[in-house]
Amino acid sequence: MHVKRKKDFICLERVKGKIVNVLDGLELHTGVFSAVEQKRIVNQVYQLQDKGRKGELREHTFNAPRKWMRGKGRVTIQFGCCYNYAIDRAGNPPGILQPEEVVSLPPLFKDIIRRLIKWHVLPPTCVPDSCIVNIYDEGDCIPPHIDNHDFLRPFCTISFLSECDILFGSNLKIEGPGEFSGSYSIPLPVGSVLVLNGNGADVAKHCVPAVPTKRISITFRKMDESKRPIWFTLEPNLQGIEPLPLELNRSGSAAKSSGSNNHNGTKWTSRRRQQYDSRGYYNPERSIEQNDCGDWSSNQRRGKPR
Ligand SMILES: O=C(O)CCC(=O)C(=O)O
Repeated sequence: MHVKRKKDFICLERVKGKIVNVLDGLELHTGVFSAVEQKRIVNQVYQLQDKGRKGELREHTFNAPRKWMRGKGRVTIQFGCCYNYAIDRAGNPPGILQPEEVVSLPPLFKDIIRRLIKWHVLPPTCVPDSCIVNIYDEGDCIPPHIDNHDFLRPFCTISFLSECDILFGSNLKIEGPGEFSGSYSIPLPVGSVLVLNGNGADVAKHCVPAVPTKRISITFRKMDESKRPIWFTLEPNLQGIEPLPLELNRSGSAAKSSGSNNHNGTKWTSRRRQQYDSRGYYNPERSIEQNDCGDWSSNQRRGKPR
């Protein structure tokens, strides 16, 4: 598995009289989850969907709307908080409904979160404590939106089952049921993680037009502390997660894949070299110590639920 990161997305638009890169802050990490891991996650989602259908999840956790027109009907499963998408009957505005109880993050989803932090996909200052699973059948979409500020930045969305395009732009247009147009389209490969931050999260809107074939995404977000549900308690195994150390490549700069901080003075040892391929990309499978493969893959091999 070779993790790659792309963060040079550029789309210049005039916003409030100024030309800005509305995609600044976006990062696409590919190769974060192996085919086997993706399968395991998708199976878990299907199990949760089954439970939801049988009424075995809390009321606000599972939502399967009637498919009354093309584009509408995406199933959502919420963990960690209940998010209200639009003003509800009680007049609550969009945002976290603090009194409403939903199911806590399943153990496998906490494994995913630990991976995201350890592999430098999300910063340790923004460990997600909630998520929304989106299950799209062919033709389902998610309309243009900016994620509510009850959630901190950055946040991320992981793609499973099939590749689709996500559209970005400060002005996304609704062309028809499930059809949108915008300035910039990014294909989301399966097993990839799209991180939204900066202008990419707050200036550009995003949407997923009607998908050509079944797709699942999981959006992980950290709640603003003041917006946490009243019943919320900290997850003990999501505390104190440390990113794996960044290494220097042969030219002495930080390795490309994890590439943010420059850890000056880090020694290049033969064992550390094993963690990188010839292009300097981080290769977690070669990592011997201090990786998260221990808790993730060993259980996977044993087939044990966590
Ligand atoms: O399905 C996706 O990739 C996007 C999901 C999204 O925008 C959201 O959950 O707010």
